[in-house]
Amino acid sequence: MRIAEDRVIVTSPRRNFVTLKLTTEDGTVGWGDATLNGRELAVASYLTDHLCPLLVGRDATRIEDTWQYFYRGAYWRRGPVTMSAIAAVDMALWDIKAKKAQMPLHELLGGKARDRVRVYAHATGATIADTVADVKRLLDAGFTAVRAQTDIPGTEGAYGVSAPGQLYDPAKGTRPQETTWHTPSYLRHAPLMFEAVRDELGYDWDVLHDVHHRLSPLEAAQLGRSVERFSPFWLEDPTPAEDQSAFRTIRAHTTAPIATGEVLNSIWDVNTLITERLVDYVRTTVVHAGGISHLRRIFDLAHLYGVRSGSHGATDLSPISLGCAVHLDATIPNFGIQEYMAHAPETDDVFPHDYRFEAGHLLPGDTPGHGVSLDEEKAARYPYTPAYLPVARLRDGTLHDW
Ligand code: EZ4
Ligand code: CO
Repeated sequence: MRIAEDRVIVTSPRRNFVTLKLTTEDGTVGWGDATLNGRELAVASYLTDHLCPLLVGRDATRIEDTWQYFYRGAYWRRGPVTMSAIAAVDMALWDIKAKKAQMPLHELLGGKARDRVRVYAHATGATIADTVADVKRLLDAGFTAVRAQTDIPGTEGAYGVSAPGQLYDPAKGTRPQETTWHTPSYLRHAPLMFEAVRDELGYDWDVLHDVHHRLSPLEAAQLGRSVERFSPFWLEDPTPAEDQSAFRTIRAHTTAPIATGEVLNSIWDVNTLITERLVDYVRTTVVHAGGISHLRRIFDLAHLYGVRSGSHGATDLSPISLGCAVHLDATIPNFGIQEYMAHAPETDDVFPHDYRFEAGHLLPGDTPGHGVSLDEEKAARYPYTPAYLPVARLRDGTLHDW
């Protein structure tokens, strides 16, 4: 069964998404997500200019061979642009294979290892009291795990804090927004937020928190120690994720569970973290880590070392990625938790899907394939809009990790 047609679709229903559509000679369609927030057109070009010319005429059934052909065949290894492009091809080929087999993807991947996929939601607030109220709103809505973020006095534009009632969508504008960062203020304020959510809402739910790469290993260890007694589910990205040995210092000093990996792209990027058991959750995703084939390989390695999955699921991953993630999450032995920020209504309208949310969990659908597609007519109504992620600077103007 040969691939007959390819199409790369860039659309912006509230935010930008890059989608690959592959059609086989018998008319079976497979969909893949290739979105890389703030660098969308680089992946679109990688697909259009470099991968698509090699896809037409290839056997659509040979998923692993196609993966290796594009990974090893590029000579140049890893990186978010390459791995997102390969991921889109991989998702589309698994979609085609599952449709031909007339099976939902979870069945083709070995069948469900659990009935439902637990997700965590995002709470945010300009003050700690606002954050507590937002966590309460989400617990009342049925979530059992919530990520809590709060504005930090002494900084401007803290990570993860949105305007009241707005979806958190940090990528905007034709230049990156300038935000400020002050570590001492954060290290003083963040533990107060943990204390407040536990004092007011108890311990019968899981609290998560995203540090977003901003601390040194020793500062991260200090944060871990100061919040351990509030039983965090995890501290996410305490230090810049690419420095794997930094996690040895964090691990030596705190028992707070650690999660990282949303900006990493391959098994090699998480190899030390997993095999030395330096993290508890690996946050690599379908779209940024080479698709279903490669992410499953990462999770299998993690399983050997007792590390669980906790895939990134921000709204800059399209519903196609989320759909694939829910199928994979349902089938692996070492599932931990899945991040879930509901997409904007315009996004959901452009990407019809059969996964559904129910009482703090996502349920994979049962239609053949991964269950997500794109409505090309609707997508055409939302042209690409340039949008950059923010940058963060210290008080003296030094560029810091955002
Ligand atoms: O900042 O996906 O845990 N979630 C996150 C996200 C990231 C965005 C960047 O595009 O850290 O909100
Ligand atoms: Co994060």
